[in-house]
Amino acid sequence: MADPKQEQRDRFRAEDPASGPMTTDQGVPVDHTDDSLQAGERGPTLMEDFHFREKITRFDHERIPERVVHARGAGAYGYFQPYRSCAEFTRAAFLQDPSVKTPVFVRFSTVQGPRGSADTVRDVRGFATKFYTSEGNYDLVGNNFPVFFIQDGIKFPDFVHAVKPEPHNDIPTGASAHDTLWDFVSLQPETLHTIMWLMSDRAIPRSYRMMQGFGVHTFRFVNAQGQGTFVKFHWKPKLGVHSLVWDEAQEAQGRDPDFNRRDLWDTIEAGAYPEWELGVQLVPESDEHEFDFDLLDATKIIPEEQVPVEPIGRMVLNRNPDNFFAETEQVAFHTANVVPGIDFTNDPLLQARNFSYLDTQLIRLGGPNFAQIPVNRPVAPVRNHQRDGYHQGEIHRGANYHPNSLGGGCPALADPDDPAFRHYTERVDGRKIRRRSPSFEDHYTQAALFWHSMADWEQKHIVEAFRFELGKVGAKEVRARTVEQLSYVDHALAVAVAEGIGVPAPQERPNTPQPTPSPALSFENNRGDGSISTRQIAVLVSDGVDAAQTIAVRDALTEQGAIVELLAPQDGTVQDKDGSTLAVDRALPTVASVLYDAVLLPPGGLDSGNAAADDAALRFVRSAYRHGKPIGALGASVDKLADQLPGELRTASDGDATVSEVGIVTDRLSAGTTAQDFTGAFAEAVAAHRHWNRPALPG
Ligand code: HDE
Repeated sequence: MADPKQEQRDRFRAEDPASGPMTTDQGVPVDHTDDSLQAGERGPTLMEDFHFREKITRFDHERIPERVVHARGAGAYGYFQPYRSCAEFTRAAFLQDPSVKTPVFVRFSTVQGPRGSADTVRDVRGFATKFYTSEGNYDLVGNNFPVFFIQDGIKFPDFVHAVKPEPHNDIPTGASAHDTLWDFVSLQPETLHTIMWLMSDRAIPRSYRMMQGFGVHTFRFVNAQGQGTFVKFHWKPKLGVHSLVWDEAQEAQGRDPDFNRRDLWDTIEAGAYPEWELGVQLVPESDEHEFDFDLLDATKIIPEEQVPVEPIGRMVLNRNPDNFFAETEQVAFHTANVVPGIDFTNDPLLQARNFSYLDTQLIRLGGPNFAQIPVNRPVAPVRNHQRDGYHQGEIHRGANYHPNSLGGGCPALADPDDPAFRHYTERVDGRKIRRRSPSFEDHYTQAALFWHSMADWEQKHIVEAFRFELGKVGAKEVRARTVEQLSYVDHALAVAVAEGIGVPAPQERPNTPQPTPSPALSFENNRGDGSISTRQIAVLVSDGVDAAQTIAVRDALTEQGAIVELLAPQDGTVQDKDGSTLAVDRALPTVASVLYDAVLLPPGGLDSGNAAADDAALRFVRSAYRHGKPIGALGASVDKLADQLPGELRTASDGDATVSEVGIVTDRLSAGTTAQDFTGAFAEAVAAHRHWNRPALPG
């Protein structure tokens, strides 16, 4: 089926550079662009060199302001398709017909760092989707956390100033571990629930393709009868939710600052299209006050156990942009880009966003005509009397006012029976006051809900993250005040953090919340479909490797969708044990264990005869071990691996493949088994992603 957005992009593509010679911006052919026009060979450059001046001026003006938050991102095109009609709840055109695919553009981002910062920082990730629907653009501008740090948008500049690099020295880049953020947090307990998410592994996603997305606010669906239903939006990744480990994330910042963007780009290029399911939590308006929190409070979730998430459609990203600046940088999202059938609520954070996003595009994109930029253009027709301004790219004709008779009254207004956006007729009355509703007062129950819903290893990572972050805070009183706040969430948490950062343990609070855990919040219950699709597996080879077994295991894993790379001490080929050659994908020194999800040691793979090379390979394995990654070993490599492991794990088995509970799969291939028998067990360990119950490495 034709994709209207891609057809539209075709119309806006620049002239094919192969269609003729180079020209100036005025279309004048150019035959020399390497030397400026000078008075004599060693003389000054002449003002009349219009080609030089145009080229330099255009270069001088290439930059636009980066986004004030979410500056660093990566985007892709794709489509959304509903599973069924949602007419019962909403009249949104793109949620009616399961045979209709609506084009989308999605931009993922970090929040704190500038455009050139690293991907794998501890931070919230933006997950913004523009649906090019037949009734206009709908933007779902969400994050990978379901909650936000503040309740009212008027606090956004304070929060962002606190988390951004400190004003005197512009440090730290892409990090929240500094005094001003924690000063703010310790004084502003409404941040605590989202801070718990930020200290969890959710804040260091393995891949943009492996994180959930959330609309955060409660929105409103409106059906054709004008009836409203509260709705929360959830994106669930088909591959499950997976994260990095903090130590690994930090190393990846140096090894590959583009870790997440490269992953998105490469998998789309390879045809392994990322996919999410869109789910909704629906709450009838009559139940608005049935919760022990306020639906308008963006620091709260509705636990999935209380209101289940109903899947309503799926999104597939299948096309990389042609030009980063034109598309990913210039895409302009706006929470107020809604379509008939989707409306707002009075969430004060959402109300503020509805002002901010248009305002910010005016400065960032230099004027009011940014909706004409190809990535922002609706595929629905645009007709109105908005005119002129910077960067006007359209030639409007006819009357530019309403009502008019000279232009035939055009464009006519939609008839009452035609589709048009009609604001939900919510009844509103009240006094003008600056006051937070008492229903927004409880800041601790859901922070505790998150904490108590975590598996042991998740809690351990959260404590370590608090210790790291607060350990970087210079002001001891800020550390102590934050721990004090944590004591209202959970005493054990506060004590564990205090111990690591050298502040006194806070006293126990009599009534810390004890909410019923929500299993849906744990990574343990978001593992996806158990596939190993797109997991990156490193196979360490060297001269003397058993090529047949290596190829067998590589092919079996590739067949299951994994991306398997053969790494050797140097690029090119290695000699098989029988003298034939095996092609290598990369040289070990150009990569690192942190760039892979698992490591495999085929028979003879660690016998290069070069002690330094073998040592580098073993360091790779040890790093994978420390980061909980699955490790497989075959044949003689089993003993080499065993030598590296803690004593209690050294008893690698003979015979059939064994999955140790700690994600180490070994097979000596001594009882007639083949490498292929082993791959099932190894794939299972890879699907589990990380294995936390490992004893520490010796040495
Ligand atoms: Fe944003 N936010 N935000 N935000 N936000 C921006 O808009 C703002 C909030 C989110 O890939 C800015 O175009 C205010 C919540 C994403 O282009 C700006 C408030 C959520 C993106 C802005 C919030 C988000 C932005 C900066 C509090 C999750 C990146 C550049 C009232 C639901 C979009 C821009 C992209 C970007 C303002 C809070 C998500 C300044 C005032 C809550 C994913 O307009």
